[in-house]
Amino acid sequence: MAYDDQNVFARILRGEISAAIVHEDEHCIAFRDVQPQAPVHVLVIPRAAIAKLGEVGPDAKELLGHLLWVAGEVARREGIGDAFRTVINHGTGAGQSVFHLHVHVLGGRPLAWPPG
Ligand code: DGP
Repeated sequence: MAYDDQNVFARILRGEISAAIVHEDEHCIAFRDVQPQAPVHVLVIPRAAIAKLGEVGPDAKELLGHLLWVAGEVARREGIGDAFRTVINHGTGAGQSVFHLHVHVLGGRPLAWPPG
């Protein structure tokens, strides 16, 4: 799908909307989810304009690895390093509502399996 640069995460990246940022580097930022589903709920997003996980090319492999590494770092720093979950929703049928790639990092409560 075409990337819509008016999506809310693109606006956060441009500083047009504020967010509680917990990590920033040259490739990504991480900030608290405004509708937290757990005591710790952080979103890690690339600075690059990518709408959905399943649409990236092989050139994004290093970036995808970096996002997961940051997710683990954030979990550790947030005090949930022993038990946390990462989630990437792809497509509306899987619950994606913002079409800028993001990794959810959730923890701080029991996390049931299988997920809904
Ligand atoms: P998903 O459903 O996987 O596309 O997740 C999108 C998440 O983004 C959802 O948990 C709520 C969060 N969200 C939506 N708008 C904002 C916002 O303006 N600020 C922040 N911090 N989070 C937002």
